[in-house]
Amino acid sequence: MPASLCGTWDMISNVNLEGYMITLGISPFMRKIALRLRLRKVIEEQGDQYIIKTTSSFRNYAVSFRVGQEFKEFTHGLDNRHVKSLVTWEGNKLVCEQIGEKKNRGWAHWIEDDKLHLELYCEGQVCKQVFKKNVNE
Ligand code: 1AG
Repeated sequence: MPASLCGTWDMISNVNLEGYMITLGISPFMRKIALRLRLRKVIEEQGDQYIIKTTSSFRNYAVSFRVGQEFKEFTHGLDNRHVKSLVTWEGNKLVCEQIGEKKNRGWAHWIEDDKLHLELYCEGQVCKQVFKKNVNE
């Protein structure tokens, strides 16, 4: 059983968010705002359902799903696209495939050295984020 992703996690590093946003067609103005944000993940498990919230001082994004069950996702406030998403476990990684207009799009979350890792990928660009557990929340 992989280590639990649940909890409140604060971003400590963020590599190539710019490249990821460019492939998604985000405007230079919005990219500048997004790059300055200190993102937080709040991950909850309720029964067989996961809820992953990404929060910031500017905007929030939330996604909820059941592992192995395809769902429709609208990336509201991000690139505002409709995708068909499917989250599965691949070893210790929780992997989401986001099928839509953009090719090879998705993300993967896993725990390594007590940190929450996230790779966001789209059309050859990979953004790598690492989060540290916030024990006060
Ligand atoms: C994410 O999904 C998405 C959050 O982690 C990534 C953050 C920003 C990059 C994406 C697109 C930028 C679009 C607009 C820029 C404006 C504001 C950025 C606001 C970001 C705060 C939410 C994976 C997640 C699973 O669902 O962890």
